[in-house]
Amino acid sequence: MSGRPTDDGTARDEGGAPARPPDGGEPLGAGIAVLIALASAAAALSAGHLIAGLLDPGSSPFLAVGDTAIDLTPAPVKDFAIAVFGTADKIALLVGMALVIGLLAVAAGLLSRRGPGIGTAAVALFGLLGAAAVLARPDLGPLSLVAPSASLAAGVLSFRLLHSAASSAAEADVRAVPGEPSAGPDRRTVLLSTGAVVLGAGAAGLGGQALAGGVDPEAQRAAIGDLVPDTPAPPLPAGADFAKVGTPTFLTRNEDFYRIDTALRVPRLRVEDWSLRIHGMVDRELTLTFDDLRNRPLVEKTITLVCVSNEVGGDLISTANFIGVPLRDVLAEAGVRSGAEQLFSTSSDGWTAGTPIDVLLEADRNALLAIGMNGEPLPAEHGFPVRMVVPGLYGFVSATKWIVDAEVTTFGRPAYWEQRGWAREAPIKTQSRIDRPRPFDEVRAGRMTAAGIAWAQHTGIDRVEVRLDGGAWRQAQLSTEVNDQTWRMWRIELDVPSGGRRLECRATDRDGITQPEERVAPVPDGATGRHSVLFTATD
Ligand SMILES: Nc1nc2c(c(=O)[nH]1)N[C@H]1C(S)=C(S)[C@@H](COP(=O)(O)O)O[C@H]1N2
Ligand SMILES: [Mo]
Repeated sequence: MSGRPTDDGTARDEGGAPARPPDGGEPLGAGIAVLIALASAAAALSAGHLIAGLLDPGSSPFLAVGDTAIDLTPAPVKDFAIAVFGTADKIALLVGMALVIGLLAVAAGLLSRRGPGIGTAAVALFGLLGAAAVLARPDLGPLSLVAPSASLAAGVLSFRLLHSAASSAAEADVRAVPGEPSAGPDRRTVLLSTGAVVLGAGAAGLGGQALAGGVDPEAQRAAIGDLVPDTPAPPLPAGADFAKVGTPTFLTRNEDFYRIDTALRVPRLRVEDWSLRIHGMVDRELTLTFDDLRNRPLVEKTITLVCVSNEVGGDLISTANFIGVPLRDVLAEAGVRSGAEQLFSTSSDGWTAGTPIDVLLEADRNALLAIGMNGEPLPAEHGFPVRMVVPGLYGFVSATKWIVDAEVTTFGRPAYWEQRGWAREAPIKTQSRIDRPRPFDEVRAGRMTAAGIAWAQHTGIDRVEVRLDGGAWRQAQLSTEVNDQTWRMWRIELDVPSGGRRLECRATDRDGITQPEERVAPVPDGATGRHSVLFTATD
């Protein structure tokens, strides 16, 4: 055995002089090397997060790298993430990023046992990556580079200091003469300093998170109070849903409304600072404040929103009473010039959507600049203070949340998802879903009630049919129609013999078009195919 340090950083020698590594210093133990690398990574991330919280929350390098990852994610992967993690896709991304950064830190730490060079280079590289990600954000000002710079400085500084302390300690350990106090830091000091860096990082991270809060959306919403429309939606008719036998309730509660967007950090906008500029191919440019909208006659419309990423049988669909101003009236005031093809809308965080102008100008479309949802101001996650809602079009081409700009233009300019391979025009496809029985349910053989939903926005559902084990199609009973821009519930009594069973459904709209059997994936303009459910009936 030579006098090389063991893995816990201590050096023991059974006599003779310790073998010195060729480059002079004692290599660090693997444990301490990994520890200081992880602590430095934490210091880097949290310092940037803290400074970003002070200056501009969007400039946090960690979040900016996440944002960039989202923007660069190919459509099928995004689709997969939504399918697997649903609305938790963002948390999954952040946890995944933390794991990757942690693993890279471990590797850099292990490669830095003989000298801080590689670790320093790794931290610097990450700092630059964070800065590049921040620079790539469309919505950040010049101050935004301060946060990634703070990350870089904190990361390099803590790594160099901890590494040098740990090296001296390793050295001192090897040279230690029993009974004589050694000069310089010992192992204990190194561990304590590392612990202090980790604690500091934790505090800075939490501080950044607290500061990033800034505007409190709940206080803003409370200040606005309940929204009372001048033209309320007609009250829901009796029998609008079959929730008692397993369908969703007709209106989705705000907290249950599905959420899809690219925002890692929900934009927190101040109502007093908000305005919407409508410009481009118009006769009169308009700039509307929140009060301008609120003081107009408010209408309320019951609308079902669907995400294009909704898989057959999926749950990215919800219904609410949206309150707002008819977008058609606003566009008429601005005066849309001939030749205009799309309304190119932009959110406060730089996301964009392109909506066909002719659809927005249809008299019976009821497209809204919405400020409220189910009687309340919009929740922060659903676009506070103002969003677009266009019945019959998938959200990615129409439902811009946190909207701040709307340009009337031609189709020349592709919006966010169109740039990533999704369709330019995307009317919602007729679909139906089985809610009862659920997949792999065990039910009692004999009489049972199956139920579900169907939707064909802007056309209306004509009928829903179901069949058991590929048998004859039977027409289901439909719920009372609310309007042709909302989902419709169905139910049917079935006699189910015992055994493994397969139930299928299909909807037909009022144009007489039955949803196709062919399965296509959500990319580029929405999934098709029939939903079916396997279940078991027992005696
Ligand atoms: N600013 C912004 N608005 C957005 C999105 C987004 O990523 N950013 N996603 C769109 C998509 S894909 C859908 S399906 C709807 C979802 O609206 P919801 O989250 O209120 O259900 O918002 C749309 N509006
Ligand atoms: Mo979507």
